[in-house]
Amino acid sequence: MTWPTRLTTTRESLSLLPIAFEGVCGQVFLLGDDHKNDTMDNRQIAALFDKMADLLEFQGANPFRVRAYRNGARRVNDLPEPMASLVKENSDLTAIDGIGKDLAQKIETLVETGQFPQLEELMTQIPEGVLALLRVPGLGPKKAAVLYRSLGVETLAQLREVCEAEQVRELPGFGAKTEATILAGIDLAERAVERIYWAAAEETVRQLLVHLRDCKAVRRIEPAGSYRRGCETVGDLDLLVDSGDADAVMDHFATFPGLAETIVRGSAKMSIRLDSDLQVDLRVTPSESFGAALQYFTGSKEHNVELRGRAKNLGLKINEWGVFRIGDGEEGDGEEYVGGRTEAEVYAALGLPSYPPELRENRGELALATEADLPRLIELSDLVGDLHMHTTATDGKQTIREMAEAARERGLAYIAITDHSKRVTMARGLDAERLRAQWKEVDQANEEFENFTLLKGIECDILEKGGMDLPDEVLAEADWVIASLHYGQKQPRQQITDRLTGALENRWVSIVAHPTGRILNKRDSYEVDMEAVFQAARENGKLLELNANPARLDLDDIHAARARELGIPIVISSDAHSTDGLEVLRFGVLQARRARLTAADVANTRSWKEVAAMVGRG
Ligand code: DGT
Ligand code: CA
Ligand code: CA
Ligand code: ZN
Repeated sequence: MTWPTRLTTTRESLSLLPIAFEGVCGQVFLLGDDHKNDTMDNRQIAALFDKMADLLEFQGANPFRVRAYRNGARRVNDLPEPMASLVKENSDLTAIDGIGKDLAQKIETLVETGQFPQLEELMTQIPEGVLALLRVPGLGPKKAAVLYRSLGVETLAQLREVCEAEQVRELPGFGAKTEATILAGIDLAERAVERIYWAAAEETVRQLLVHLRDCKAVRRIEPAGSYRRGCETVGDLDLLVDSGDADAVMDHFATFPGLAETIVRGSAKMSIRLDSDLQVDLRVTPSESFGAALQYFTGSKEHNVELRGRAKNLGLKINEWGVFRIGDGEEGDGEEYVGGRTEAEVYAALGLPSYPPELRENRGELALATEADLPRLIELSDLVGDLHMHTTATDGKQTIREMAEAARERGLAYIAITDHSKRVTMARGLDAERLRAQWKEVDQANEEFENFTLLKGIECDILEKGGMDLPDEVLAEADWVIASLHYGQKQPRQQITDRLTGALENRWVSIVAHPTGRILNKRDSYEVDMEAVFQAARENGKLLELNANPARLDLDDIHAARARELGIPIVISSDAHSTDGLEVLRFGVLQARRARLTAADVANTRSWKEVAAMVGRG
């Protein structure tokens, strides 16, 4: 394994990066764009240390060694200064608590070369499927090792077999309940192997485009498929190239540095597999078919099926080569090319407007019959505030002022500081006293900024038994109260629903955050009657969050569309735990577009004054 030196596109990096997990609540963090290509950032280093610890633990290595990596991972992750800068400044890394000589040297190597030889060596000693086993929720390295040694389990498929054969419950330290948990987790792990987050796909797309644009035979290139539709996860990538020389394009494609193998190469289509395991389908098409091919391969399949039906009714045929008028079948009466250079030509031939790719799911978009019917979907630049973020007071990495500065640089006019409440002990959640002290700080910071507003907020937990983690008189002093359900997620449906609707009935609650609690590829939504939640939000004039973290995207597109129908304002929030974390807003916007939201449907496109009025504040 010599490439990639920076480990940018291995499967592990795709699952860990740009997203890494942290904390008891499954908060997810995202790297900033600026780190993408150059050096390792702290979270990447921490993720690799954690992986090293996992594999060592799986091997049954000395627990002290395992712990050294785990602690190191945490230290590196929590450190506000980038390791890369410390290394460049020749700082003594061993001065950092928890970083010994050994780890310091590994960090230096990682920063300077992108390499981690010990990890690569370790990976050669461990069966390939084991990494997938470790992705099963509820199956740590120790348990995985037991399964491997006693039952020979090396793959997810084998794991499923032994669970279904009820062999796992017989092992010491397992039992029927653990067996059931593991079995349920296999589906999630399998999905995680098959589909990657949109945000992770984006980075690979970027690299592919940079590479392919170097080829002179490429006239134009566009990503298609689920990626172009902005789906929350992507199964494979589809790229479309306009060129008169398919061979030259495919030859160049074959030199992509991340290529692991060529799966198939035909006259105009080539599929490759990347080191990350991700498949990329490339199609080369002449200019007169480019729009038709782009339309066809953008899909979705359901949208296209619907389109083909319409075409037929009009005496037309539509495929990846263009739109054709079908002859009456007489001798010599062939098909006449109607259009296909651009997507607009294709849709126009069918008397339809050009649908934004995010809407092409056959979820009613074809009823929008003319260009005038198309909504102007929300754009990132419509957002003027961000109402969910954390600071060093709990589990964030930056201070109030740093978050404010970063948000202002991104062009926002207001932010709410919403750290965790005391129930979230792992994140040192705030009690009333610390919260009030923080609000004083927020007020002070607010004085220092012109044309920018800092709001006193809280992400208050909804307790397991129902009710809020802080008393009403405290919540009443806030500008903005987020209610979140982080604990007791396994409770029965009615109980969870009651907790959420109860929070929405609280006079001082403004919004419920990440309403379903799902984490893509990692954790399904809790059991909840969302229709009851929507009704409670509507009746109480409350808002619902579309959490923009690419691993959450919660509400999802269908739920967000339902909220729109019911007239419940959506707030797109970053839930940032660092200044880089503000970046994720654009992923939330993409999901909102899939839900057909316009700027008017989203509360934080409005001034704080207007939002405050919506939630009975100010
Ligand atoms: P993915 O890759 O699972 O995230 O989802 P897509 O939508 O990218 O699906 P993919 O890669 O299998 O195919 C790309 C597009 O090609 C798809 O959205 C529509 C078009 N397509 C593929 N297979 C068919 C088909 O059998 N019929 C039609 N009408 N279109 C197809
Ligand atoms: Ca695809
Ligand atoms: Ca494909
Ligand atoms: Zn939060």
